[in-house]
Amino acid sequence: MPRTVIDLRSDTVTTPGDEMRRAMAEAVVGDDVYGEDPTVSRLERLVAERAGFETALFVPSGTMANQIAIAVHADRGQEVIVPSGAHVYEYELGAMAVIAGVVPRIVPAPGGVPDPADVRRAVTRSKHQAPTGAVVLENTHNRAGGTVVPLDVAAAIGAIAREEGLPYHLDGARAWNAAVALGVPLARVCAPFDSVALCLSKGLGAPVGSIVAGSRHFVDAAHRYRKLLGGGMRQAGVIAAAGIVAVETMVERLALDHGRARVLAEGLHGLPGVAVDLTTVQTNMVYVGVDHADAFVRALATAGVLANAVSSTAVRFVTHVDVDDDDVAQALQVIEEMATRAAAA
Ligand code: TLP
Repeated sequence: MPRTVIDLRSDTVTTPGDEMRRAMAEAVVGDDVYGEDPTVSRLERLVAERAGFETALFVPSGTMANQIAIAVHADRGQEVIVPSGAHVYEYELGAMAVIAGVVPRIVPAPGGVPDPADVRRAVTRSKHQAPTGAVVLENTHNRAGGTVVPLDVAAAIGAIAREEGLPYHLDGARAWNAAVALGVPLARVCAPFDSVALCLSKGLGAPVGSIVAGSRHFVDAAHRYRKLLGGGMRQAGVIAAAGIVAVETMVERLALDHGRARVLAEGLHGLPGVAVDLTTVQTNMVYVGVDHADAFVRALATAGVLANAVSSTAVRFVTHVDVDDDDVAQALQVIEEMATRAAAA
């Protein structure tokens, strides 16, 4: 893609930098299905330690990490409590029904943050209903704007899950962004949970890979599901090596992405025909309301700025390691010209 294109569709679009590519080229590898890839094992130990869990498993994607966790935690025919807009429900193609045989029970989550009382009310115990099997939270919450779930709310929901004897899973595809936004170590964000899914290929810029972490007992069961889903990878050290560089060098810089998203949001705020709720801009995403999202995104693309239409009236911009201050300034200029022209027409 020519450099003149500013790609704000997602933080998944990054390409690995020199240090990552070098680490990939030099990675010591083995057959990870035999548990013999030292680089994969090192990445799993590193992330387990950072997240505060006993152990961890390297998997190809965030979707697989989440769906493995749900399948391990819940039995067929059960309900899984998820916040409204959750990725596990909205964007994982019904996988929880297909793989684990469970159905979602959606609780309201204004700004991505469920009310613990709603979670308690959503737990079903009646003989006439599917019993609850697990509780899922998402932090940051993508669809709500990349918003951060406060630690006390995550803990309060965790206390309810524990009282009810329910496993508690975090879709932490962007938990590192939450940690940086909150100014706490990753382990604090992950503390209330029995399992977490963490992505290396979003803000941290690795080309592929996610981690699912938990107790040894949980990860043993997760291992079986990874294989069952075709996620057993052989000399995966070549990609795990990039994951190690991501975890060791790319976390602190997420603050730059957050700052740039803020600059973008403030620049967009007040433009004609573009609605921005600045309170939702807490990490590396900016969601804006427009009249016709598809047409808006198409027009932007012709001017070299890529964004995603996430509904007929909402567009998402995401900052990441391959977007710098000049790119944000240029994107703003393009959008401003477009919005002003459209308002005058
Ligand atoms: N999100 C992607 C799209 O699928 C929407 C993106 O561009 O944001 N959990 C969360 C919260 C996510 O945002 C994503 C990816 C995943 C899980 C799934 O990760 P992958 O794409 O690795 O399966």
